[in-house]
Amino acid sequence: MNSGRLFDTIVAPITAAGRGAIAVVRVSGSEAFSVARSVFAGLPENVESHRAYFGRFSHGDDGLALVFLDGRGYTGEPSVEFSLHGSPASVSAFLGACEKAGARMAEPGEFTRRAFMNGLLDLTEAEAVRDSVEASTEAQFRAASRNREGALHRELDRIAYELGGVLAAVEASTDFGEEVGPVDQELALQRIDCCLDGIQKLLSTAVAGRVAREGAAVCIVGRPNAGKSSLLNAILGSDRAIVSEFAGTTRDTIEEVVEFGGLPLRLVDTAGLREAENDVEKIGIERSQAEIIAADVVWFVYDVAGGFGEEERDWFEKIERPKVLVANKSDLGSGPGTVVSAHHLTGLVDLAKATQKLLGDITVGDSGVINSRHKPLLERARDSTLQARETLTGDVPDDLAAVGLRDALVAIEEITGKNTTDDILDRIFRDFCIGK
Ligand SMILES: Nc1nc2c(ncn2[C@@H]2O[C@H](COP(=O)(O)OP(=O)(O)OP(=O)(O)O)[C@@H](O)[C@H]2O)c(=O)[nH]1
Ligand SMILES: [Mg+2]
Repeated sequence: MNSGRLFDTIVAPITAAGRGAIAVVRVSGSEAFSVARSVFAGLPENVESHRAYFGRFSHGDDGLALVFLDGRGYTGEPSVEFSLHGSPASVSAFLGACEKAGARMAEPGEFTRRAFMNGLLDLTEAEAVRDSVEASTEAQFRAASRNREGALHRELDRIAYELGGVLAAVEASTDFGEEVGPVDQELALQRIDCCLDGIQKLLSTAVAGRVAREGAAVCIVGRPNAGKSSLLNAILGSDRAIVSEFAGTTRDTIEEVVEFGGLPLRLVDTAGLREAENDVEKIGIERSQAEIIAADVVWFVYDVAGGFGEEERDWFEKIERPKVLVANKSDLGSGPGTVVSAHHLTGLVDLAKATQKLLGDITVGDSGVINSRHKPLLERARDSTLQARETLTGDVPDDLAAVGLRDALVAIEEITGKNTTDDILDRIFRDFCIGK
């Protein structure tokens, strides 16, 4: 087992803040065991890894200490996870005792940052730890889990290996041309194309990644009083938006993330479409238009009692996004489209199915998915690799291809964190919560 680098000793609760039956506090770092011994009586001289010891805490509580030896736990360094009574009072007294014994409070994401520094995770896996903790739908969690288990890491390593191979061949023929001869062009191009293929596949997961993380953006539009807000409330199962019989109730857009028929959706309720009667309403309607442009799917809702008239048809046809025509208030009549009743909660399964059909190819398959940090780096890797490819097939000397290959490799290694700066790490781990 690798022994990690030795860092100072940090402490933080790893369970949520607030009151609970049990709280867990992690102490990790070079002096973890000596800190542990000062605040907890119950650790024998020779502790075993992955073993729990019962004992008394110096602040008056009693509970368990779960021990991880160097290189065996989450952070890769000696660490102890204490289970104590989960009152804020017990936790803060215990943290105070740990600080007195020489530990310092961990920064957000610092445990995971150490796991990264100790080579237990690459950056895509560390980001996926954050996404797993922040997931609010099962689909988000599943997508994060695939990345956490290394789906992206493995593919990026494979691409880096191929790029590195071609780069080594180009460099060898430049430096030792006499002995090794010219670059085997056919083999080099084969490897380059394999990289380009892999990069393109990863890039194509960008939208699926966003959908998995944020939910597909579904914009609910239609005439005032069509029942847009009622539909939002029906799906959320709560009175999130104000509903009234007066047209023009919703002025500002309202957003909620929800799992609907297994789909992670970000529902956006908007102000009804009509000639605005005043400035506030005008702003609301302009906002609705902007939401339509940004939506993955638009639900155009109309009231079957009012009917799907000329004006509705015109609005519906002008929407240039994937769209579902939603005939609401089916308890009052019928009409074309997916028939629902926000009041009676009918037709919602059909609405989910119609939406799923439109989202079909942007929901996540089994692969890892990229995020907005990875995308520009992958695009750079693709462009530089293409440049290298052109150089190798053109009349210019082969060694110029090394420039493109090296840059592509740097970009890939910035994604995995093999090649990174403290600045980049600070930016990534800043978004973590304390205790992760
Ligand atoms: N009978 C019946 N009435 C409904 C149904 N859905 C909504 N309504 C009623 O229609 C009226 C308007 O509903 P809202 O949800 O406020 O409509 P909206 O489209 O959000 O309206 P604006 O925010 O003004 O654009 C309210 O009186 C609702 O109770 C339904 O399925 N059946
Ligand atoms: Mg409304």
